[in-house]
Amino acid sequence: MNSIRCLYLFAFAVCVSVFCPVSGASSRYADEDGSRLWLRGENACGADVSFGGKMTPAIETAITELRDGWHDVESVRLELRKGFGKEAFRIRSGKGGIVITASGDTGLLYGAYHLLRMQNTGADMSDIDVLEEPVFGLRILDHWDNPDGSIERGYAGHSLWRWDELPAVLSPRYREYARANASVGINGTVLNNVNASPSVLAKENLIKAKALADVFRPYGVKVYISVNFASPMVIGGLSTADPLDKGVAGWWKKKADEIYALIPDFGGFLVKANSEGQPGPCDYGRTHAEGANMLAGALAPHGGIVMWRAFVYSASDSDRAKQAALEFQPLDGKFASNVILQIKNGPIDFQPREPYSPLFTSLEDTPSMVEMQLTQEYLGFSNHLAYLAPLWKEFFAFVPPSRLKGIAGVANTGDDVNWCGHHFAQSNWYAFGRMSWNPGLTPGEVADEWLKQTFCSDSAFVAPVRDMMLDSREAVVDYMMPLGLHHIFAWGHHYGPEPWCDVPGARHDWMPSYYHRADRNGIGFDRSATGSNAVAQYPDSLCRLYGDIATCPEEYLLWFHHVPWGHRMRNGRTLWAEMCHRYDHGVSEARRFQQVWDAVEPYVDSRRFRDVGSKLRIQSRDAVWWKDACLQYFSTFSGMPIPYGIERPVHDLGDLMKFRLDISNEECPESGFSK
Ligand code: BDP
Repeated sequence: MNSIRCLYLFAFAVCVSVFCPVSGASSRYADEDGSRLWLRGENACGADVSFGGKMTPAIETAITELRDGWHDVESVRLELRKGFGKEAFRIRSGKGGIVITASGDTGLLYGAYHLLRMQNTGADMSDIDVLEEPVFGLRILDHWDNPDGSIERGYAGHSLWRWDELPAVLSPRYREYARANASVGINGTVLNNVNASPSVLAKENLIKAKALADVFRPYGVKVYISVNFASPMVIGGLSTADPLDKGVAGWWKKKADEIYALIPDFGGFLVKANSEGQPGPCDYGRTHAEGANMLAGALAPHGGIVMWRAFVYSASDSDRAKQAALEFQPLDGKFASNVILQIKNGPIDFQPREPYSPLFTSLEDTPSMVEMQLTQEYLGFSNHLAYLAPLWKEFFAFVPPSRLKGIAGVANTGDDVNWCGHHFAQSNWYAFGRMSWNPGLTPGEVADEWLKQTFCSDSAFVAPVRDMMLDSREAVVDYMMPLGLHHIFAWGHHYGPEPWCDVPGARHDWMPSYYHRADRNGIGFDRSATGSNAVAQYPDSLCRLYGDIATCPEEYLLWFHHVPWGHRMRNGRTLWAEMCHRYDHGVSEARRFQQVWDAVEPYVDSRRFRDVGSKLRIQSRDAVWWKDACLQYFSTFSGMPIPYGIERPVHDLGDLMKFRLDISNEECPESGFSK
């Protein structure tokens, strides 16, 4: 062993002993601000890494990462060899050291990150033979970032992209962002909001996008852009954006040529059309397919794709949960081969729990991808700890990954020093990448990996905190919207409760009462055959299961049925009593998370310990706010008291109804209702 390596191993041992104190000791960690995410293992030891072929930027990245982060005395050799899938890799250890083989440069890059992850999570390195290939080809983060730096539904500061400084100034964070993505297998980024400003396609902005693409390329991250369907009119001076107009198609073709001249590996367009006021082909009596295919035609010669969103609904009489399927199912098979329908996981909108969107199982001849939301628009912003891998896993139990071409996640990043606002929100970015690569991973495995790399490997830390993470999403469901309740958020923001909200003149499908339908008889949205019959959009077996109040899984009960207050639940409680218990349970879970966190203080640096602790306090207060608001309000319909044994409300309903949380979309409140 050479002396540099000895020195290095000594330094590593010191790090381990300093950063992982024995159980019971008070924290001796150096303060961290969270900016290094899960990539804290660098030690610049100059490991023995070799590669004999033609160098590319991605291979250079792989070599640098290994030289900086590989601790072992074993050498690592990178090899290009045919016979692997596009991004696949194999890692094997043998007499001559460790060999990473792939048929392409990004495969080697992913192999390098995998090897480092194995090392940093304490995997058995004695006899490595790993073959990995991503399940989804498209693993994309969607940024809802606007050119002015604001982020729609962003709760971690302003946009990472400094449009005003680009292309001249390249923030070091661009590279760190790409690196973090590559380390978990994310291979694409949509730079801007789906509510797209037409200006993103102006020449000066494309040059800025090119500058970002150049930084991201060595990390295998492709750039995509959200486009506004009316762009030919707004920035092109045309009199129409009709997709069947030759001039319009020609404009898009020229625009695509211009983009590819700047960014040869540009990924393509994401489009929100005829949705929530955005322009689209339906403005001209054309279908979504006609609109998407026209754009696809412009991108096809360059190998680009169109991700066309299925998030459409109008203020019609039809149940909002049915509308996307009603609109898109008849278009099945009518889309060009480079169009992919991007469908939100549930039929409404990123609620804490939804059944899967039935569109996924009704399309047979249209490629689709799922859109998940990492930014916690409906799960307590960046104030609440809600680990989302269990939600995604639940989705994959209904929609097998083999039915999907890809996965998109609405990003939760911003320019906050810790990227995501809440240290634990980083785990959702991490888990999104890991599960896009391999949706077969369990949420627990992914949480373990993340905790070990982000904090510490000691099992006295990892085990309880992992369990807390695994329980966290269910706790949010319980204190916000248990038993299939949905969309009872406050008007103007989606943070706190306002089940009573009634804004005169506003769209009825934007009012909580549209969703909860509470009255003297009961609560819930009847989507069975006696109601909107949304159940009929599901395959027969699920339609029968969900459509019958006796068999409907209780977590979806009020999603599919209007249920009498006195309805007997499977545990013998009435619906009302069960609702009270669920809200109460959510509150006690939030409080338990505080205890779990307090007990692991010795394993966390004090800065991050405090940061997380204060967020958990907010979460507990908010949980009480939700419980008090919902139970007291719904009791005005049920006419039933809150059962003995359930914590009494600490707020008056009257006060809660007067309370206004004065926040805009882009802010995360310091705390919720704490009067
Ligand atoms: C909703 C958001 C809104 C988005 C919309 C979308 O509230 O800000 O523009 O979805 O996905 O969740 O298009």
